[in-house]
Amino acid sequence: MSKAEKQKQFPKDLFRLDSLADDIKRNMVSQLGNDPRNKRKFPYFHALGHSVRERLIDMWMKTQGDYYDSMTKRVYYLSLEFLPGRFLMNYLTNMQIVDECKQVVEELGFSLEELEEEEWDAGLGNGGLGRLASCYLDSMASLRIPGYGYGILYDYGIFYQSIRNGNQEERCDNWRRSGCPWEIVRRSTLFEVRFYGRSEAYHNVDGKVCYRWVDTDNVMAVPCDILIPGYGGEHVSNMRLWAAQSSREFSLADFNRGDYIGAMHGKVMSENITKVLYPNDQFVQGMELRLKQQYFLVSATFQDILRRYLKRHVSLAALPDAVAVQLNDTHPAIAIPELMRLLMDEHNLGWEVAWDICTRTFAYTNHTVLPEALETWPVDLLGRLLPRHMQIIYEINRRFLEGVAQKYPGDTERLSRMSIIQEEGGKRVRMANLAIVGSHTVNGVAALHSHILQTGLFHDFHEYYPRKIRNVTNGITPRRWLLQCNPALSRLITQAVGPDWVCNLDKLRELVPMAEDSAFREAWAKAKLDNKRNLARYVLRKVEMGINPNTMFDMQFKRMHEYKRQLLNVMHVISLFNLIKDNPSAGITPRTVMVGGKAAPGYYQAKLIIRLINEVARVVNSDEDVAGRLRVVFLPNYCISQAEKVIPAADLSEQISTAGMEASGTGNMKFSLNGALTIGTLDGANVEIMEEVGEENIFIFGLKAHEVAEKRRNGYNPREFYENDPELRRVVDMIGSDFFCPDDSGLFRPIFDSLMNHGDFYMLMADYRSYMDAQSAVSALYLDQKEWVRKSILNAANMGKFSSDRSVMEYARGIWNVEPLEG
Ligand code: NBG
Repeated sequence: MSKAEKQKQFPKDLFRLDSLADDIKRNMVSQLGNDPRNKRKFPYFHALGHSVRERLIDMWMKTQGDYYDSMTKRVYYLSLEFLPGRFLMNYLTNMQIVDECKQVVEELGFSLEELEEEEWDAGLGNGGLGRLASCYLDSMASLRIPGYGYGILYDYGIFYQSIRNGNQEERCDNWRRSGCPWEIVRRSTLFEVRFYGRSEAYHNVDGKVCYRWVDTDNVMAVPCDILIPGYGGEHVSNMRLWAAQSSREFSLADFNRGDYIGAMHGKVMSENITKVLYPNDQFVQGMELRLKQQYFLVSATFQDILRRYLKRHVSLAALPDAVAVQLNDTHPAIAIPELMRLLMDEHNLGWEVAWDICTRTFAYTNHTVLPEALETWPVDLLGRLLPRHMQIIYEINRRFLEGVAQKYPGDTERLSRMSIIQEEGGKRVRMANLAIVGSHTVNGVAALHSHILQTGLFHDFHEYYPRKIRNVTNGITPRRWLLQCNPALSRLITQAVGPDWVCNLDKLRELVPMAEDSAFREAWAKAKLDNKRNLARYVLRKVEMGINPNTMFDMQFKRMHEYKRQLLNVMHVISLFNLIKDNPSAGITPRTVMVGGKAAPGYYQAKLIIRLINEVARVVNSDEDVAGRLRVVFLPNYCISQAEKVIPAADLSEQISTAGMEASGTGNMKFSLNGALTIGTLDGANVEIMEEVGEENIFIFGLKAHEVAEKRRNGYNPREFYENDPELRRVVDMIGSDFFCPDDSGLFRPIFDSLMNHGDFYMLMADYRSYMDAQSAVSALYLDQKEWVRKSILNAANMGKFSSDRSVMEYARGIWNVEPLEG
């Protein structure tokens, strides 16, 4: 048998595909109590899900056995968010059984696509931070790095967004309502998580002063596992999510008194902990419930980690040799005092030994420099909810500041900047400072971002700990973001360079010479056009609007936030509109501008920008002069499964944040990998994308990060641009007038004010002209399809660096000190 034949044979045997159809029918009966003759899609999706999962469990058990046998170091990736999207196609893709499964499903009378559409996206995250965590789990599993994701099983994920009368409306996302075939709930393995109470000092048998945490309120944590198959399906790791369960079902005393509602009160309150995901991205909400969620995750996870560790070790001294914990932003940073507490109060270690173990175990990733996203907790709140942790944090801080004072005698300003406790404006705990002090390594997520951490936000810490702050540029998994979401292009690439690119994305570089081959370019363009047609069908279904696949698909999909500057995009659209109205016969490159993204429910300005996009769309799309040349679509409810349809169909990717504000971006990588050209600022990973694809293959515009900083320092005057640029003035005036809101006078005035009267913090006015120039260059190039397609190929070809496999290997070697298991 040839190697290729063997490979083909392998998943067939491994995953018992011959019996798949029978298993689906069996699961219809045994799991769902349904008659398989009843051809309803949802139960069939479920039965298929169960049948696929069954096939992974053996592999998962084998993987766990390998970990124990090799006594290997394990990585724990702690994150309050994951964003896995749908699982079905991810499992089939990574198990390499998509075609086989398609056939089986068709024999049962369905198409795989229609069953796929039955699945709800898992609602466990907001945006890039959560999706990054999921890409990293995929890479860890595919690279055979022993790792686990730990998070929270929220019942309600981020809201479902719909648009009514141009406004965002939020509906709760009850994503688990109909059950989820991927979850393995382990109701018999419970951990107790404590809150409130007080810390009590006592003398132990040796007369030493010790502390215990007493009079607590307790909640149980139930683990729920979701399997994460690596590519090939042989190495299967796990995402363990915790659900809160009351420690008492209900108060019998209340019940017996006839207070039936009161009897449930305690249960409802404690189970609330994991009910909802906070729908904020880049903004912290100082709520007790949020801190509870954080500690709930951390406490349950560490009980699990130590349980597993102590199966094979007697002393905790070797913990850092067996366990690496990555803190995904500061959200789980309460883990640092928690591990100290466990080591000292429950395992009797002294401070120095415990601290040494702690700081060799943790590493922290920072994902933002926006001040509103940097977590601080009021000392009062933290001290009430977690009294023992508050004591420990004070002691960490005392010892830390002692060291700082020794190095910089008399520099009290520095001490107050670096202190874990912020004194001004009511005492608060600065979680980033705690995370830096308690970790051996801190990393930013793109070269520019890490540089800004070193020289700006964490400058004092960088001086104090010169080797601690480093960079690991983000990455994306090529399995989901090319192989799975873009079968047309994947097939073409595999024909051209063979199948190895899936696990070695640098292989794509072999496409470079093919950019000069006209037949290949034609095939490339055809794949893109097919994807655009698919998206057009989706848009028609979703918003009942026809879009023309022969126009340029110009796309901006990401969370709605002022720093991401969706407004700048709208300003370009309005300028194009004016151009056409002034000269209806002008030859312009036809575009379909699409925008998608959710705004946090309390973020007024971001929601107003959604409204503006929709009103501009209404005006533009109904104008006869404009018809066929410009169309604007806001696609509601951006989520992973929608991204999988949007990204493969993009011609142009808008990555236009104010320089210095987007830590990395990962959408930028996904679009480029799928052959879109980028228009962007030199921000986040755009800088490195430009380095990889070459300046001539990307449209860069606008102020650079240091120029933004200088402008802020020297006094920035947005009105100057308004006075000197009539085209800009016209656009800004139109937004401020009632042109786009004839029935709702003054509606968009706050947007006008933000640009003109409140300082234009995000510097749209300063970047407008160069953005317009870059857009003109885009339009001109699009008319030269040969050049455009060439550059499209060169973009994809040079994206090797942005595989999350590369990022994860950098973490593994440089931070976690683990090696992949031998296979
Ligand atoms: C986000 C950044 C993105 C980055 C992702 C993943 C937060 C706090 N940060 O630029 O805004 O790509 O993290 O690192 O959500």
